[in-house]
Amino acid sequence: MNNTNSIREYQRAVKSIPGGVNSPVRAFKSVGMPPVLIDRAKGSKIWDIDGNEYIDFVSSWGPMILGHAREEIVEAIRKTAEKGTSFGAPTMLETQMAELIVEMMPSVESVRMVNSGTEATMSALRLARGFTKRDKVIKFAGNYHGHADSFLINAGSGAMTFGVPNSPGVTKATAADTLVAPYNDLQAVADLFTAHADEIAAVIVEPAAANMGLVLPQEGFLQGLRELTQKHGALLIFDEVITGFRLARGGAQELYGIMPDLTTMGKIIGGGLPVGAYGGRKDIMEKLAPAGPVYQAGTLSGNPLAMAAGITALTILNENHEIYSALDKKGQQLAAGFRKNIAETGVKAIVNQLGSLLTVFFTNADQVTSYQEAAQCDTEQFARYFKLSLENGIYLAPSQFECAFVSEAHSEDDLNKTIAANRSALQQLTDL
Ligand code: HOZ
Repeated sequence: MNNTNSIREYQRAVKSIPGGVNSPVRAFKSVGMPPVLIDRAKGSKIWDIDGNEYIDFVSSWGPMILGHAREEIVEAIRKTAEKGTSFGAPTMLETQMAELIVEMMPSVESVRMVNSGTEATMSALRLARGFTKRDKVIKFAGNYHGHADSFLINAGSGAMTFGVPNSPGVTKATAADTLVAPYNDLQAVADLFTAHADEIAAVIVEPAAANMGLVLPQEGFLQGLRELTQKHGALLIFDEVITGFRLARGGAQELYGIMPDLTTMGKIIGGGLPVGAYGGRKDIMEKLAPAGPVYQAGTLSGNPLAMAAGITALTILNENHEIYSALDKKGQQLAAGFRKNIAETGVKAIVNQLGSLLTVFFTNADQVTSYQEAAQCDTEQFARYFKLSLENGIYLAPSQFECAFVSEAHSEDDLNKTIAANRSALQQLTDL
């Protein structure tokens, strides 16, 4: 694989950008090679600046559920841009977006647009604190809710990859208000409620955890959280930045039939442009300024280009429910192919899959259900697998603790090539 241009341009980037990237995981640090720089993408394919073509399973970390540069979305952005790109004033596009989200996401009655998932989660937490007049929050080890201070405690995603689950710069006072429980451990949550009676504003959870690799909620876990929060007067926040509009039209809450009080969203709702949103029960959302006293604002919130791209993406998903069964089938096909390859090559690995999300964990264990189990995976083996996959034309997330994202654009041919590349990579791992 020729990556001369990527190496040269990365070295150049490092001189003016910390670590050469604008988001840590992109630096390929945990797989021990310089990153490839991307030139363009279309449908299921992505091309680097050396002209190498890959089948893309990063999908911009989730937004590109309909594939890259989808014609309707590009056209919506083009048309909207011609009318001006930002006004800092209300537009009808924002109402249209809000109405679509309210229609699609079961528990959302009212919604506020922001610019990223991080902004959505930090604002939702402030709102939960303002509403309940309590300070503490329970989060789960290995769940990632963006990089706001309150959530960078035992966080997943890049934080896990870089071995800094608790970031320097988060004050002791902030950390003291964040209580951490193991994922899938209801008893631990019950114990925290007992120890901190009347202090806990909210429990925030990824309803399917997708930032420590994919870790699924066990039977009764989400329902148990719903009951515990109700019993103790705390709010339940589902972080659906990844799962929203992906696992089902109405996200994980529709799939599992649980109604949280607040939901954070992002990624797919921007159609590939920067966006985030949080919404939920109207009586809670009405506490937000200017309707209520909890302050939150943003110059580019509800940006017309992001709204136009997002409305187009959501409308396609809303009007074509069969997309979800097709995505499920593709996810299952990949998982079945990978599992067969694992069994036949004898590599120590397991596959977690749900709909269009999946992770191959390199582990001796027979399940990964928590941060602790995920953290025991063989990251060096993953790094070798990643490089072999890249050389075979498959662009995966460069970390053991992320997911593969399947999109509507992945064809039968893409899936077959991916399963074959997985087979070849696993075979080579056994030969090493
Ligand atoms: N937080 C993302 C992974 N879960 C990474 C975003 C990016 O680097 O683009």
